[in-house]
Amino acid sequence: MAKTVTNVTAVQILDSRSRPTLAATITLGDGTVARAGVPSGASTGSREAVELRDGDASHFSGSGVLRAVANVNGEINATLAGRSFVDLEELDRTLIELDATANKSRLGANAIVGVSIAAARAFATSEGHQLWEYLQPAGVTARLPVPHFNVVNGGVHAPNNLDFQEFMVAPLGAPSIAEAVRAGSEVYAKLKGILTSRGFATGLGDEGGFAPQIDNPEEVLALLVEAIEEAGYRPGRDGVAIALDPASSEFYRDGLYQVAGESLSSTEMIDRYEKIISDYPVWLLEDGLAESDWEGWEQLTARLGERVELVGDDILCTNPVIIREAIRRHVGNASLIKVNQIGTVTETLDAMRICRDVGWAQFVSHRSGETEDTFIADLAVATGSGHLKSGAPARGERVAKYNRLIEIEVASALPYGLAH
Ligand code: 2PG
Ligand code: MG
Repeated sequence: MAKTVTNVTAVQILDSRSRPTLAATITLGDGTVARAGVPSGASTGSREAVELRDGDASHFSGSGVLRAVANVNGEINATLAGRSFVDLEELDRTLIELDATANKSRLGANAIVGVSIAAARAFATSEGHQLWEYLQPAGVTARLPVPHFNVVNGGVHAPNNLDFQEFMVAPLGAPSIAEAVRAGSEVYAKLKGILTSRGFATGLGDEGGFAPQIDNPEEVLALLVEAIEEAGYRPGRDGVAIALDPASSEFYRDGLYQVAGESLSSTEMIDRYEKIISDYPVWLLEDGLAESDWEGWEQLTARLGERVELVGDDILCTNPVIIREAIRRHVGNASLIKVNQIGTVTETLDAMRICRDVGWAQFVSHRSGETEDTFIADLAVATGSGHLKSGAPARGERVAKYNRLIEIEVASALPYGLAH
């Protein structure tokens, strides 16, 4: 049944890093009201949809989003209010056409994605469905995704010397979400104890992981294996595996990767990863090479693509056009999925369908700047993507997503884990 939009509004709120972002609210003619909080990245791909910031130095040092808020309250509300939509796709298409730029730079991808997520939630509620049920594409089996807990933070997410951005523990062998969350929390607690006993500080980075002063990624990996074992789990795919997001675009300069004091070519960087995956139970590598290093990525995929999941984040930007190009060139074998990188729920689902059709995995992701919004939990379940990352098993904005998965598990009989 068509849905009539009565009203769309937005306000400026704070994200988990104390930067301004938007909360959008949509009201339907049947009285349904739904809200969405918009996330924001720090290590962003250069081809992401544009996050509109005010640039007024006297207001939040230029990072205010009052122009994006005004675009929702003004132009977007004027266009949507009073109109009926057969589905979310029609509403998203209306937003895309209203913006009329290739990268959503006129109205702001932050404005557009807030309205799109709020609309998805409103339409689901209005139809009496859970959000994941509403988002589930035809012919796809919904699944509870393996949570990837980011327990050590580096790169631009933490004030330490660690060049790699994210070290995640992934309970691939857990029987359920509840047990996976328990494993993540127990490993996190053991890791804290190990770090403390070795004299490292246990302050947290942006995604809730510890941010010790360690230079070498391999040293962190050894600590993770210790923590996994101390917590009573088997390190590896049948227990708790490790996933890495070096976010290497951030340490790629003049054609070389700057890691722990060394300058490495693409080939040398791949050699290092090859050794890492032989020495440690790393099953997934995201952004192992930089977004501009397509030749390096081709080599990386040829050499390691059979052994690990190679996820493209900065290089793909959840963009259907770029993902198609990467599939054609055998660059990676999986895409990270971030709704605000492309700007609407419909385009995100398109990107995921393109991956699914060729057997590519889809790794659903939060941003380093988050709100308490749990949309990505439902998205991961709906699409059967099998895995999701939402930071550490700590801090409200991170655990909100994991807690939502626990609720979905209790209320449904869905299978847990990777489908691939
Ligand atoms: C990433 C993300 C999320 P950001 O690189 O994958 O962990 O970081 O939101 O800063 O881009
Ligand atoms: Mg990334």
